[in-house]
Amino acid sequence: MSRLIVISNRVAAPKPEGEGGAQGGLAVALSAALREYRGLWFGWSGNVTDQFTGQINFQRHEGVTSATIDLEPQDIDEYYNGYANRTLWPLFHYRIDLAEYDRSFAGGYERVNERFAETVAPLIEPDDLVWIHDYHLIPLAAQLRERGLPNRMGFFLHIPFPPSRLLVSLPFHEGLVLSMLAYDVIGFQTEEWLESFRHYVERELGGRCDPDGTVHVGDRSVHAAAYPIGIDYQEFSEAANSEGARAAFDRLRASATGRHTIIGVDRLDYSKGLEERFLGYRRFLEEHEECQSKVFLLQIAPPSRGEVDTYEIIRTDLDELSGRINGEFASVDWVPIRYVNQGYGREDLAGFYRASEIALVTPLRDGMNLVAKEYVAAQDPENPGVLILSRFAGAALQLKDALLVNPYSKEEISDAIHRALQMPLEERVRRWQAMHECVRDQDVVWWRRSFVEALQGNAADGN
Ligand code: GDG
Repeated sequence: MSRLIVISNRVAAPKPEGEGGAQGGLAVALSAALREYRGLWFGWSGNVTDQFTGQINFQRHEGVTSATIDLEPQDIDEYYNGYANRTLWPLFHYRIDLAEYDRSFAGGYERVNERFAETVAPLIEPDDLVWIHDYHLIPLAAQLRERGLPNRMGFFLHIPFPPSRLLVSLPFHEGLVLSMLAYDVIGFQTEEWLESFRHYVERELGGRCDPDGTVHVGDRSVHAAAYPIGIDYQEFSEAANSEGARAAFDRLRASATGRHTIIGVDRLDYSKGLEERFLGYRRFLEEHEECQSKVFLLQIAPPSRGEVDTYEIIRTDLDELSGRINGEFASVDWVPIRYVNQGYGREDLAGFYRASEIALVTPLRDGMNLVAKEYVAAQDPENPGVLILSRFAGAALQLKDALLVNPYSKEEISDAIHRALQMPLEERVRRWQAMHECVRDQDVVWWRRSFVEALQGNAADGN
């Protein structure tokens, strides 16, 4: 069997249970995937060094070797906080109003991708499969090819791929997409993002897309398909049945004193639609006075990317908005929103999900959204809760039995909460069973196998 070389911006060792913190979806999914493969995980350590040396720090953890490098402050400013998180992240989430275009960002992005290529190339053996992840490293395969690597290389984009009409607002967009043709396989979360990519290739690059997923541009042919990511179902079900989860369940239920809990769990990011969610919930409280004091919203939102100003702004806005709603509606023995800016361990989270009658997962745009799937996995099969899900999350294409809403519409959010509260047990079970089957069967193992099979040359897409 060939080795698998995984390359992503950050290499995150799984955090010990109870430590909490915002472990991102990518880290959760990849640590699960790498447990099975003999291979190597390469990326940035998260540490800063005065001057880039290319020195690699090897570590072995639960059968996975990780190889990390440190970056310079300028790299972090221009590549990570700059091009990746101020330019590509907003643009790919359809927020061209927030995207910043700065030549130094683009230069830093190229430079760090070169640094990755330069350092990782000597670690790659001729028949290794190379799997590169996410928007930080789009041009990496092209950089590796320039250094003569003939390996099979795949790319998986965890976030949406924007429609051509938005993507063309990026200076040098053509170069970025052309660099993707250095891969053999390109994976997207959903058919929708795949369609945007194919549209761009046909309209902007004059390429051709075959019905079997092969994309041709000039003399390059690449397999592009949808591989929807799943959760580590096994691990998460075990967490949900653990002592820790039971304790967390009891703690939340005791503090709810018979009230229904609506839960939200999101990194503090504008793509997650938290402000719109709070406003939708506020509308619900206004429209259904009789329900006030019978429910509360528990919003867990660990901070992320503190260096980027937009994240500071969203934090301030949400503090203010939750305070305003609480001031307006609270009574001596009831607070409508419990807004918590801290992270919890996986067992705690699983217990909180199970103790919550409703989950509000309403991102404005999301590649997939693993929280929706975790909520489904954590439910009591005899008495499951109701998932309210944004139709703009990739997960909505799979979890069609959720109550799907437009996250921008206060009315739709309000109506969905009301409907969820009234939903008979029989309907809750029916909807949950269909979603559960998908979450269980199309888990992270299925995702990884589908992608790696395609990377090995047995082109099977995730559907
Ligand atoms: C990107 C894409 C795509 C959150 N708070 C805590 C905590 N979390 C965990 C959740 C979940 C993960 O973080 C978040 O995953 P998402 O999928 O919701 O979102 P992103 O971080 O934006 O991830 C996304 C994903 O990549 C995978 O491809 O689905 O669309 O944007 O697992 O549970 N975990 C713990 N404590 C917390 O407080 N332990």
